[in-house]
Amino acid sequence: MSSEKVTRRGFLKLSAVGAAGVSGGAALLQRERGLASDVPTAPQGNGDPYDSHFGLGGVGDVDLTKFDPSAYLTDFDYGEVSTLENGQTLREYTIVSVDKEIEVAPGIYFPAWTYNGQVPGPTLRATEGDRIRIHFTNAGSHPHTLHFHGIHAVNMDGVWEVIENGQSYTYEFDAEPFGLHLYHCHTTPLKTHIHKGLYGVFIVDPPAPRPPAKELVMMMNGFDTNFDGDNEIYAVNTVGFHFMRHPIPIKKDELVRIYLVNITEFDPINSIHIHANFFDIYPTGTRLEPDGFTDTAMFCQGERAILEFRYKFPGNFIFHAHQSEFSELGWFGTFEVTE
Ligand SMILES: [Cu+2]
Repeated sequence: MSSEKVTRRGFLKLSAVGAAGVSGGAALLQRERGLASDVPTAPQGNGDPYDSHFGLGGVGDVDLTKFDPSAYLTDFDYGEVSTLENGQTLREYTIVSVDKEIEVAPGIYFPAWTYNGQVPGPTLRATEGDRIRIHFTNAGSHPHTLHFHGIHAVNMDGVWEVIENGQSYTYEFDAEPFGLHLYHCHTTPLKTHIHKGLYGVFIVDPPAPRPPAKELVMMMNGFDTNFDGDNEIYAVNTVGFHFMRHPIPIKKDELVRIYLVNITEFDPINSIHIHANFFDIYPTGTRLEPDGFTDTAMFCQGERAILEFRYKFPGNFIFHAHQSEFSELGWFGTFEVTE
C-alpha cells in the first residue's frame, strides 16, 4: 500500500488481500497481469468451476443474512392494501431513512444512507391508477426526501419540502404512468445523497398485466469506498460479483423479464450486455411494444428499461457491463440455464 498511488483497480486488489489473505490477492493479481491461462489454477472458493468464473468474484462472500442481492431480485413490496371510498385501491408504504454500514464486496464495508436499512431500498410495486401513500420518516443524520419518478403534484415531488432528522412527511399520488420508475433522495448535494444509497425501484404495472415471466429487478450501482470521487466497486444490486458467486437460475425457453435501472453516480453511463442471446427492450417500460432487439444497451443515471428474453440453450451464460472496467470491478454475473 505504501506510497504507490492506489488506483481504482488497485484498490480492489489490495482490499482482496486484506479481506481474503495473500492467495486471493495473488489470484486477482494474476488476472490483472492478463495471465488468463494461469487464473483457473489459482485458489478459488469451493472448487465449483462456476463459483469463481475466470477468477472473478474474489474469495469468500458477504454476510447474506444482512442483505442478499439474489433475494432482492424478486422482493416486491405491494404495500398495505385497502380500498378508498371512490373504489380506488390504496397502497400504503412505510419508508424510514437510516444510516447503516453495508458490505459491498467480501470484507469491504461502505457507510451508507439507506431507505429501510437496505441499498437499494425496497422495490415498491403498484398498478396504474392505484393511490400511493408513503409514510416517510427521516431517522438518518442528514436531511432527506423521497423523490419519485412519475406524474404528481409539486408538493409530492420530494424537492422543496426537505425532511429534517426526526421529521416525517406523507407523500400521496396516483401511480402513473405504467412503467419502470425509480425513487431517490433529492436533497443537495444530490451526488452525495444518491451515491450514499438513497434510491430504489418503483414498478407501475399496466392495468392489463404483462405476460407471466420470471421477473428480476436489477439496479446498476457503484460505491466510492475511499471517497476519491470515483467508484471502486460496481454491481447490480450492490454487491460486486455477487451473481458470479450465486448464478441466477433460469429454465431454458422460459420468458425472463428484467427490470433494469441505472443509478450509478460519478460515471456518465452504465450498460448491460447479455451473452449468447438478444433481448427485447422496452425503454422506461411505458409502451407494450418493444423498441429494439439487441444484446447491449446503455443507460445514463436514472434511465431504465425492461428487457425480455428466453435462453435457447442450457449452460452458464455471463452478463455484465460492457464497460470492461466496470465488469472487472464487480458488475459481472451469470445466468445458470437448465433444461
Ligand atoms: Cu438525502
